[in-house]
Amino acid sequence: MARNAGKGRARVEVSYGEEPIHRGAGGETHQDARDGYETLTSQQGMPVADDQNTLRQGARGAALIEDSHFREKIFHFDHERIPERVVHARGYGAHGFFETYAPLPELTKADIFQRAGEKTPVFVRFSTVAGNKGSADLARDVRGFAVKFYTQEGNWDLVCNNIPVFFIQDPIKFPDVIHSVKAEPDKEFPQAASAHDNFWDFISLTPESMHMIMWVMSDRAIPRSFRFMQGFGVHTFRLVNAEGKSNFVKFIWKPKLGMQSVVWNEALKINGADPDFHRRDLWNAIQSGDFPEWELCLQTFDQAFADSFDFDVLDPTKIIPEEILTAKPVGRLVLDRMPENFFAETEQVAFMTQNIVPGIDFSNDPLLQGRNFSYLDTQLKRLGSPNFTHLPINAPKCPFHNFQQDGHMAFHNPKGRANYEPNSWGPEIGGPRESAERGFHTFPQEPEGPKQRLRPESFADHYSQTRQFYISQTSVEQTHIADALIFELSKCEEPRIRSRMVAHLLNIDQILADSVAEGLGLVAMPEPATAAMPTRMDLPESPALSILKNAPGSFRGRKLGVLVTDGVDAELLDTIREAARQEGAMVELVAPMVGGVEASDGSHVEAQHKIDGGPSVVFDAVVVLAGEEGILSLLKLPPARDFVADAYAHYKFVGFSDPARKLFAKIGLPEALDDGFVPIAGKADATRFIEACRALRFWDRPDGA
Ligand code: HDE
Repeated sequence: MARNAGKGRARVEVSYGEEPIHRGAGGETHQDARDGYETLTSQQGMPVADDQNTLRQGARGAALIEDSHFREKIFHFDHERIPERVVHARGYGAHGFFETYAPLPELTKADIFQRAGEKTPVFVRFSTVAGNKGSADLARDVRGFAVKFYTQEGNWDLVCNNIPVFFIQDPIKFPDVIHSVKAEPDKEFPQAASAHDNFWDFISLTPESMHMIMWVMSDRAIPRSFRFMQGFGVHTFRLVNAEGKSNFVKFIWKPKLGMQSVVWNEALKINGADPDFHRRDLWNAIQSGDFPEWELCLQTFDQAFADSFDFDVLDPTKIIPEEILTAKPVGRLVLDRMPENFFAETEQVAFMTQNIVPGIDFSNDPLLQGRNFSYLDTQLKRLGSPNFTHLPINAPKCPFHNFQQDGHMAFHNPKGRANYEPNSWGPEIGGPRESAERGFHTFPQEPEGPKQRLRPESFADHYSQTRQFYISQTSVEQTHIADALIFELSKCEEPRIRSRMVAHLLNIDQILADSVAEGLGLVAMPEPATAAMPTRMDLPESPALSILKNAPGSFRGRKLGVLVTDGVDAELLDTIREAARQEGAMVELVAPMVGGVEASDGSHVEAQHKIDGGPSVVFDAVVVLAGEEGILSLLKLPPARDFVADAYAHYKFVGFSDPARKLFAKIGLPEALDDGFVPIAGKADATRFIEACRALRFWDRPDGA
């Protein structure tokens, strides 16, 4: 049967005879179910004979309403989208487990903390906050770090960020802060960027935001990957033991690979080169068996300890420095499996702060109380049914029974007669009963004071810890904070907003305020902002707050990019690969063409990237391994020149074979190369290079980005 034979169109031949030959317009052969594939069916299970052509009256005639297969297919497609999350829309998740180190019965009766070595399944979703679902990974932004523990006593959601404080103290301001950071409503830009007037207008009018602003302007907001960032529960929670005794707790996740961030100029370029940089990194690590790990650490304390501070532990804009209260590791999180389907798992996972289990409880942190109210709404809005807990990713993995029934898409339906209680049917058909012994008991906190809308005095200090964070950074990190503020405020069109921010900086650190004012070209220095409480100048540095002071001293888990050309020394390349492998680092090859190069010994070397698509910004360190002839071709390639110029500007370690000097000279690098450049001629050099890379960056480069 010949079809689709319209004037000037390619002929499509589809035969339903003994020998099926289905050809598309391009002439390619379509496979038939008889070739060993499953039979394509409608959603009702009806086998489909032709999925290439709609049903029409005559080959060139109008479509027929009778075509139920087409109707079903297009109907479903038209309804594929669900609303994206109002915040944290862009995210990426993975499965894994949490392994408990030791029982903690004195602290909590939470089942997950009762048996050493026990593994509890988890699902984790990392995210940015401001950008849409399709935005780039390396926006300057807070990262979400939400963990769902499928414990034997129900799901426990620890919905964290990679920054331990929040912009606001009261949840009633959440819509305002989020509106201000998202794209401006008239123009619908900028996307995934806080660098605009609305955000800084709100922030500069909200002194309680200053502490978080310091973190967001620091390198914490441009992490190298999810694998290298910390996570924080932010709020003070409670742990409650079997005797009902309660302690306060702060939750901290610490990455086993240590912390690492990119530099801002690198972030801007990564967003162009690979907008999926963070998700690709997690995917590649897990798929290659290099499973990322974090330790869950607890800072626990009692009421008397809480009372010893002049800030309030219920205030989500405050931390307890680790130098004052140790964060003790109680277990490890390992991510070892990617979802089978992004939508079903990562998109439909529903985290809710109110998902806690016996042994864990809330504090009166007003922001936490507000979150407990908000997260349920968002799930109904996004997932469309009160039965969102029936989705496999959200359902508990322990037995669960209740009398809730019906509703859209209910597929856990009660069996038997009783759908209420009390009832007098026996245990067989009478359904579940409450358990005073096993069940969740709220910690019986006494109420305090009259009903009122009032911010407590104990929440009034907005600058002391802000300053403490700033002075705890290395000078490199302090420069990054100043540069980030200058970048962001330079994108504000209103001079008064820039000036109002500098007025706050004057309450934080004079040098910071001066350098930002200078970087903005501020005509006159403003008066310091009015402060509800004066800044404490006596808070000591907290080294735990700096990324660089806590460097891992290892290149493990990092990625080396090797730029190769024809004539590359195959043995040297193998030596570098082996040195990296021994360190636990990944190696990818970049070449003028993705087809690879011919090595000096005539062997063929495969490449993973064509030079334009594998810029040095996507690697932690690079090697230029060029042959005498090959380097001449690189000199002519702008992306090859950028490869080295960017690596230099981004403080990267650069290994090289001698011919690469020609490329360095071409881009104007000083003839006397700094110690971040390591010549590689043999095995000892390759080892020396990888050892140098353990410092992650060669900061001692005055004209870096
Ligand atoms: Fe969220 N937040 N949030 N948040 N949040 C959401 O819930 C909200 C806050 C955080 O990967 C929403 O399912 C309010 C702090 C993460 O699916 C929504 C307030 C922290 C995620 C919501 C806060 C977070 C969310 C949007 C102030 C760090 C992503 C979609 C009172 C501890 C979870 C959703 C995921 C998501 C509300 C403040 C972390 C609207 C009202 C503080 C990691 O319910």
